[in-house]
Amino acid sequence: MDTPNKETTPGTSPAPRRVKPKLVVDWERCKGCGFCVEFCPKEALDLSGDFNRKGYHPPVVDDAKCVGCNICELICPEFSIFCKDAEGAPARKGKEPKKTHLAEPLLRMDRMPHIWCPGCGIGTTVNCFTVALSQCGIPREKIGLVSGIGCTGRVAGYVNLDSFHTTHGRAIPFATGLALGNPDMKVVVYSGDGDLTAIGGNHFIHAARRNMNLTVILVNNFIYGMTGGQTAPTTPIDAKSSTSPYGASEPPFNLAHLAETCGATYVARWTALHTRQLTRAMQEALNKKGFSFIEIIAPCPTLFLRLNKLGDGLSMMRFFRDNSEIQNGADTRSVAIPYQGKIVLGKFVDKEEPTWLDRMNNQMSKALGTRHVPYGAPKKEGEAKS
Ligand SMILES: Cc1ncc(C[n+]2csc(CCOP(=O)(O)OP(=O)(O)O)c2C)c(N)n1
Ligand code: SF4
Ligand code: SF4
Repeated sequence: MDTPNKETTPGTSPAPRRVKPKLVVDWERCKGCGFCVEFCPKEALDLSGDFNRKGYHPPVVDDAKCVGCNICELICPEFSIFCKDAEGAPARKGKEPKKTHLAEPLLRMDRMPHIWCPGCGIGTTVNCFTVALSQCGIPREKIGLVSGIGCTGRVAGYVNLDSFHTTHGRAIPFATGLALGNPDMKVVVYSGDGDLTAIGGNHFIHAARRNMNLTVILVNNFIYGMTGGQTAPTTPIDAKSSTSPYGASEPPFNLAHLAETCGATYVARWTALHTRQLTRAMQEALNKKGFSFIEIIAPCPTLFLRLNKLGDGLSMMRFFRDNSEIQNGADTRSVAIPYQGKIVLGKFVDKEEPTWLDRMNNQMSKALGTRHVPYGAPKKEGEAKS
């Protein structure tokens, strides 16, 4: 029997016609990394033969092939390609038709183009972060972001939030003060592997041990990017850096395991290629009480890849595609990252433990009884605001 066509069956109202979104490319902002072209599932993009004013080849779009899946918009580290709703498109889920890049409302667009090199993964992680922020349900004025020094540390300058670019290694203690002084705020630390686990390593382990109410997002590019590619505590054995030209010989940290053993209650690892999973993890971490930790493996083409003759940012994104293995719940002891070896990804830890404030309040109540007024507890209805 023929299936009746719903649009023409008499007595039913016609289904609204889907108007295809349109891909818009900011030609001048593109740095020609090729991420969007390589990872478009519909092969709807190709790098143009023409140059923009910076000398890069921005992508051209085959509208007939594009289905508006948004992958290019999430993966582009320059925020230079986005899906715009077609003129006259109906509002989606009660929202106004989309006219700008999804990250725009949460970034200081007047500061673009950003300082990150072509093919650097940091911009892609920021894309995912802005989507997670817009979907996490926490009002923007209740979020603070703290970075240390380094290429990743520049994130604090680009987000349109209350953000703080602090000194090298001191993002976590700064964020701890911010979180304790404003217990109803979600405080995010966004910084590099060197900043957070070399000079800042002591703060990292103690904030995790205390289960401080912080979300720590760490971009691990296996090297000190900003200062010229020195060995970091994450540089794998055999990998070259400017301070280990014959290959590193120190065992690197397995950061997921370090975070878990110190006391983190949420631990996940993704790469800059895994934009959807990373966005979801960021959303979960933002809504988690206690010390949540996300490690993002990202390409640093200018130093790590160049010094190791591993190609450009796109080569490393392809490496992530071919060498990542998702193992949610994996034992963190088994997820160390060998040089050019398999990268285990996933959510490794997600548990509930009292935070530093919970423990402090309990201890004080135990000692002082009703004389202790719990600090940072949500206000009861009708209670005066202090
Ligand atoms: C006290 C102090 N020591 C050293 C530096 C130099 N410094 C700035 S950023 C940086 C390394 C940053 O590496 P990482 O955190 O991995 O960030 P990336 O640049 O790779 O994103 C260093 C050593 C500094 N700014 N202050
Ligand atoms: S991902 Fe962005 S920067 Fe890279 S080629 Fe595409 S539009 Fe250009
Ligand atoms: S030096 Fe490396 S980490 Fe820094 S912006 Fe360039 S590619 Fe990114």
